[in-house]
Amino acid sequence: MEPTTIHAGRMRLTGDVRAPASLAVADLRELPQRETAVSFECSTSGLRRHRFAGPLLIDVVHAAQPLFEAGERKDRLRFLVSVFGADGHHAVLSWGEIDPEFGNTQVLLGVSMDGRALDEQGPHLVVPGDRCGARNISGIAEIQLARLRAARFPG
Ligand SMILES: Nc1nc2c(c(=O)[nH]1)N[C@H]1C(S)=C(S)[C@@H](COP(=O)(O)O)O[C@H]1N2
Ligand SMILES: [Mo]
Repeated sequence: MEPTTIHAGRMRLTGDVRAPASLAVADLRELPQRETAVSFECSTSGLRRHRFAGPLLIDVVHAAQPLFEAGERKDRLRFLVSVFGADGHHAVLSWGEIDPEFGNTQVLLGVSMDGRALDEQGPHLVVPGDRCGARNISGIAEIQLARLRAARFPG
C-alpha cells in the first residue's frame, strides 16, 4: 500500500467551521502581512532567533467561518485552535489567546523564515513571547478548530 502523502506545503483548515479549506502558502500571502522576530530557548537546541513574515493566525481562522453560536455571548471563547505539523508535532492554542479583544497575541502563520519562502515546507506557526520553541511549529499540515462543550451543559 502507498504511504499516505500530504500535499507538500498545503495546509487544511478543518473542524467546527462553515468553510473548510486547503490553503497553499501562496494563498496566505493574499492576506495582510506582518513581520516579527522571535527568540526562544530549547533544552536540546539552545537559544534560537528567527525572522518571520506572514498573516495573523486570527485572520486565517476567521476566513474558515467558525461555527460560533448566534446569540451566545462570547461563544468564541470556547474554541480551541489545534495546529498540526506534517511530522505529527502539534499544539493547541485557544481562540481567546489570539482574539484582539482578549489575549491579542500577534500569532502569525509564517510564509517566510529568515528571508526564505516556505512554499515547499508549509506555513510556520509563530507565537511571539513564548520562551520555549515548542509552539513554533514548522511545516503545518492542518489547523483544526473545535468548540468544547461541557458534559454538564450540553448543546
Ligand atoms: N513540525 C515541527 N515543528 C517544531 C518541532 C517539531 O518537532 N516539529 N519542534 C519544536 C521545538 S521543541 C523547538 S525548540 C523548535 C526548534 O526550532 P529550530 O528549528 O529553530 O531549532 O521547533 C519547534 N517546532
Ligand atoms: Mo523545544
